[in-house]
Amino acid sequence: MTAEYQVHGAVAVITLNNPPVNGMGLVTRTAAVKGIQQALADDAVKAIVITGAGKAFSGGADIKEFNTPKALAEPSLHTLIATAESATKPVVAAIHTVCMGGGLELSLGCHYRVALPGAQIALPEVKLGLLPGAGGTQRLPRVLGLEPALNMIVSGNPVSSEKLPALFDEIFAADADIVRSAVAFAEKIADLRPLPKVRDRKVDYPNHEAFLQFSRNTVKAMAGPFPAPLECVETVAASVTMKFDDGVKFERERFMHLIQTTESKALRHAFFAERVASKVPDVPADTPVRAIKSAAVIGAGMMGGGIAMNFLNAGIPVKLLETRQEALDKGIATIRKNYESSLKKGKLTQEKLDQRMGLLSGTLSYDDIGQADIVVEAVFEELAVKETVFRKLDEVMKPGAILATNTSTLDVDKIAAFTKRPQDVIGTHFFSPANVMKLLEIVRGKETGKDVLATALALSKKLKKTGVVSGVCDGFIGNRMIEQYSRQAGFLLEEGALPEQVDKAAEKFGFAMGPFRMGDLAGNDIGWAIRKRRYVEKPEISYSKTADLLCEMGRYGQKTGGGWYDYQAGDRKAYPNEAVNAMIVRHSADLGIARRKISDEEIVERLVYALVNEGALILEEGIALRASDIDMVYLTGYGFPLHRGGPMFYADTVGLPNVLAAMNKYAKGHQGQAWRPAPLLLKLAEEGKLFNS
Ligand code: T1G
Repeated sequence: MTAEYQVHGAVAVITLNNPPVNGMGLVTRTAAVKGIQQALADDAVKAIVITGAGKAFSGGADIKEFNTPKALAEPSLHTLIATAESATKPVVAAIHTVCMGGGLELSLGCHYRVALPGAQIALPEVKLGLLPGAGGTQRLPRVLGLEPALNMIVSGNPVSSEKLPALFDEIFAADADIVRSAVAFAEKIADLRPLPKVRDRKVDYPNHEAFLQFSRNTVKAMAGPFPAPLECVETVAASVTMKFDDGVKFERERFMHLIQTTESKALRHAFFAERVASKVPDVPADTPVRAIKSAAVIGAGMMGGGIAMNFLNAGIPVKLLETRQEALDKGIATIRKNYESSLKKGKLTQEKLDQRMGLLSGTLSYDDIGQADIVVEAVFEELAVKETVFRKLDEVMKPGAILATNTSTLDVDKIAAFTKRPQDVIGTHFFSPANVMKLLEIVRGKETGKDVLATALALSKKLKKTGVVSGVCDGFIGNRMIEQYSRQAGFLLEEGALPEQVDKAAEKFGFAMGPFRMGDLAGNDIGWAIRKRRYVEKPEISYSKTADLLCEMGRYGQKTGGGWYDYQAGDRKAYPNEAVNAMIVRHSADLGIARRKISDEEIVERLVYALVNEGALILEEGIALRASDIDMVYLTGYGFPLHRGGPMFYADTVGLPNVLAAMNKYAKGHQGQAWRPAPLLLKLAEEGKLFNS
């Protein structure tokens, strides 16, 4: 957690060392300032090199310190950069691997920058709802020019060092030793004066106002609910319109504004939530994982095909097993068609398409899949069907193969019990379309081996999925919560709302799609089948009958040409259907409910707090390891608005006592028994605590 100091000949080398990415936390900043001061005080030292230990020069400011006193405590990042820039001896930034955010800003304050090729260079603050707050908006345009700098800062995307020659005084050979090469460079320039300072340069961009206005309009159109992108444009504009120190002051003001916004806190919450999701308290990080060099997928339908594509995309060969040749042929043709449409959109090269299809083979025989390292079944959602499959897998799969089920509602422990190796069984619940949706619910059975769980988590990263661990319960995390959300949606129809109003309110809140458009997309018959089971298994749980009446009209959704809404060929728009709305109104009358006007605010509170309350139950039952895991499920699998951080984070920002008060109000209304507060929610609200503490 420091910065090491060594002297090589006449060159002092300061190495930032705060694993894992040399985040510039207070301790590291302090050590780096001390190192520069030590070098300046040593007459034997003629030049200074700053570099980073391990896998980064620096990943930037230490995000973990934000919104704590440490973030701004002296020496601040500004002070460190000013110490380098005002040094009376040349300071050389020696960059490798990763140089981002405050790390890049530090290097811009240095007199010289040298790098290895392939280093990822970025100012990614906008992805955290921020902007470069240590001079980056003023210095980068002075080095790269207004347009390239603005593009880097507004997108936040990394650029490889060799593609930024203007940023570096020298780019070494790929196999060069960064420290040795930087020391040699420093010796070469040690006596050169004056020391070059980026702040002394000018940004030259004729007719910059027209470009900046165009940039403002473009960014406004794409930024949605996020304020940071436009703030990035305005602060970069200051690099042209203001003197350097005024520009830095303006940048500071705007940074301090953004760091307090809920949007930025939500993005930073999601950043850490995604990373902490792969940590399981009782599974050590060094748990050995099983090698996954080949896969088998059972079922070549929409899910099976999508799952197979994930493995193919990761370069893992797949044997796709079906029971009938035409189903197998159709499945393989669909995979090819999906790749070809990516090819047409320029998202895939022909070479990659051929390589992936070359990794795919089909079979009708279980005997062909026994040597796969993992098999994922995506067969019909019936326990009896799963039993047949898993008993067969138990017979044919080699010892140590992982047996994964893609079930979305069935009991993984029951499925594991169909085999003599329950420790090798795990749930890998992909979300449709499986080759697109990032979320992967990893369902840990009570017998699932720790190495199997660790392997599944590592595999989810390889498949570029967000793996979230769930315990075994009906619906795991996501579907169990969405059931309460859908219940409230149904009750709202009975009380006076219509599908279009509910969907518009939810979409205005930020959901990608409201509950009724989502039902029409996924298929209303899926919920219908679950409710029919519920009516038998859990008669105490009430549901609105509107969704059943809709299915009895044969209106399953887009797949039957109409559900809650009508759809026209080639048009994704949902058109209200009069007969459906008349059915809803009639059903209220049949229930003796006098329909009332319902506010959008009530609609959103009832939909979202239904998620929150069920999430609290899931937490206290230990089905989810942490509230941020629940947030990740909703951000990556259910279209919950990113700028609100997920249902549990959102409840924290509303204030749990306020959530509880709203729930207590709804508990007095129609179907009020659905609003029984989870004990954890009551406890946290009473103690003034948060879900995401
Ligand atoms: N601060 C604190 N921790 C960080 C961090 C950071 N900047 N970056 C990464 N980590 C942790 C991360 O949580 C994880 O922790 C571990 O490092 C490995 O991360 C004033 C205000 C650098 C490209 O936005 O993009 O500078 O889970 O799994 O895939 O203008 O991390 O191991 O406990 O992602 O090799 C701007 C964010 C900050 C860069 C490495 N910088 N980080 O990727 O590893 S704001 C960023 C990344 C700033 C100044 C502003 C990536 C990476 P754990 P990882 P990776």
